[in-house]
Amino acid sequence: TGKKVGIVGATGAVGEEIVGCLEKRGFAVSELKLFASARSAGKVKETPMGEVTIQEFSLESARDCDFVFLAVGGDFAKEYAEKLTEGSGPIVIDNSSAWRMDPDVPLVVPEINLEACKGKKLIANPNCTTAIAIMALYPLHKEFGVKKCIVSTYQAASGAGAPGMNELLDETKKYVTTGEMPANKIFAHPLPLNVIPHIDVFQENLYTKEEMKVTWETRKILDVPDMAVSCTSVRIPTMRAHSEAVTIETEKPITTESARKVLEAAAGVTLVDDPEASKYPMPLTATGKYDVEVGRVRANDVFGEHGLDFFVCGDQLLRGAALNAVLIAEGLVASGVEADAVAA
Ligand code: 2RA
Repeated sequence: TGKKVGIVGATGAVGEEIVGCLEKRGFAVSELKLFASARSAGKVKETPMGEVTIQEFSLESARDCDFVFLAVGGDFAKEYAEKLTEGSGPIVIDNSSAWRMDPDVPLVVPEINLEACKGKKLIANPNCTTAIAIMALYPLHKEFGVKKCIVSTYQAASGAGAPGMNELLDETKKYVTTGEMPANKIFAHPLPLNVIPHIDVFQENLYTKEEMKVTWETRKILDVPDMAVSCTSVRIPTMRAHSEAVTIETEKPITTESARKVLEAAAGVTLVDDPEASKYPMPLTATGKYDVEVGRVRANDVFGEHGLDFFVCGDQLLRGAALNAVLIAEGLVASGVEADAVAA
């Protein structure tokens, strides 16, 4: 047995990680279909499930799957996601922002709100920045009630996909070898030796869209529509793990110890918090890990006995994208929600 799985955008950074996560999580795949642009179609790809010939996307072929992961842009997802799910079509897990805020589409982190998928065939994966921070925010919210949340991010090049990672590496090599910084294409400015407080487009309220995604998506996933959330998003010259400094104000009193206890027990979180031993979350140590690392946990007195600061790092391509998507599929199969959705 096993499921027929399609990945659209299979040659991109997230698409490739989805293949890896399916294998490492032991997701039973009876057939793997890899869809990419005409340029890659016909190429044979070695995968842990055997050799797969990449196909150009067609609705017909993708609809003949049980699960389809969309790891492509929002325009594609807008055009095809619903067409894919119609009738006997597959469950679609979309990594783009196209459907995230649609009230009829669940926005899911499986450890938090898998049940929101019930009866739904189109499911949205959150933005990486939200997905990583919320692994720590959710258990703290459950225990202490988060009233206000201020996030400052340090985001890796992988947020802009393989082209972003390549640009950072190429610019760095060129700069180190020639002393000249080549022209940037993917990021708004050269990234090596720099930080850029500009990710995605500026909105009327002077926040960027990336920053507003943290506000909108955190509220939707935690189901607290009026939670006060403010974010400043910054691109830094790291490869593939996002870091975020988070300050919260809670309903109930919170201490460093009580927060640590909650985080230690939380699913998807590894507490890395031994300042004396210089142990705290870092992009280099969080890279390649399924859990996010959380540390620098400390009560602050800005909010009396109701304030906490912490630092979280998570692999942007895994927890922030591919792993979350695969865990949704896994959770649906295990809970039988998938069968309900297909029957609905
Ligand atoms: C970024 N969050 O880091 C975006 C990618 N979804 O650019």
